[in-house]
Amino acid sequence: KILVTGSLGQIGSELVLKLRREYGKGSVIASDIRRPSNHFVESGPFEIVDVMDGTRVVEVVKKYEVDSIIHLAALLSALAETKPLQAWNLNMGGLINVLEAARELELKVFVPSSISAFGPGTPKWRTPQITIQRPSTMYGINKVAGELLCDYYFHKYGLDTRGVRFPGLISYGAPPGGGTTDYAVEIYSEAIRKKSYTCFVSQETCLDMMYMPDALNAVVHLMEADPGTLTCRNSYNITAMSVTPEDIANEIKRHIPSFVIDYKIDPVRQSIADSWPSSLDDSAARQDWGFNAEFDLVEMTKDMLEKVKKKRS
Ligand code: VAH
Repeated sequence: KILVTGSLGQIGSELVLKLRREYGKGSVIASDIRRPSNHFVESGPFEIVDVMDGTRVVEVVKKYEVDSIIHLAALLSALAETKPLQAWNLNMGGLINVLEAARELELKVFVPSSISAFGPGTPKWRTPQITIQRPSTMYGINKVAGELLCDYYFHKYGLDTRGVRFPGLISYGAPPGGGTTDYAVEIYSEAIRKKSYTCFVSQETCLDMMYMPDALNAVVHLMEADPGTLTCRNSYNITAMSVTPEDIANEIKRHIPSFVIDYKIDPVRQSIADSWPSSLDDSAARQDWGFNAEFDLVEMTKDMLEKVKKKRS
């Protein structure tokens, strides 16, 4: 049985449905701090869980005899910069509660890291699996501390912790939740809705990005990997494409020739994006557990526009 925290977020809302398809509805307990819309309730068990309440986490784990936790509840980068103390408390307090519950009940834990775990001093191209990590954002500090904490629980208690460093994720399921890479999500729905988009980072901002189906496959493949093959648990670099808003806009124009993009830079999110790498070296993930992204910009754009159109009809 798998407990997913932060199930109503950008990753959680799609991961829960995928896991339920893979393992059966009753095997995946979705949870979040607020009640879901009905499609979640219908598709399987749901519990209100505030990860800041450690006893509640243990209670739900025991109630359903959970053996794995996928911990997604967090404040994302842009939001975290507006309330850094709350971000620290939730991102680190929630994580330690999950790790303590997992230690006590011997669970397997997946905790996502992110390209935000790297900072301005990190090599931006083919960022190595092991390299300098001095992020300049609260969220990035939380991600690096989270990676170290998960490795600590693995080495000190033998806890089976695993994680990947996600690029910016692009999806059409849930609305973006306060991330810096939200422009890459919004641009597709705006292209369909009004054939134009005003982007809050500059046209040459090049970041490592990934389509949600590849991200969800990475979670499943890493969680199913033989532990003996894992050479670096928290957290594996994974990558799919290095794109700028201009690259995305040009690809959209191939489908919607009248689409126009303009730019109104948000200095806060621009400075966050400028501190992140453009492409990661994912050779360790490929070697250890066969990671391989299937979607590039062309394939993703075709699928995204189709799915966003269908969602609106
Ligand atoms: C964010 N989407 O923007 C997340 C992610 C790499 C970006 O961590 O905060």
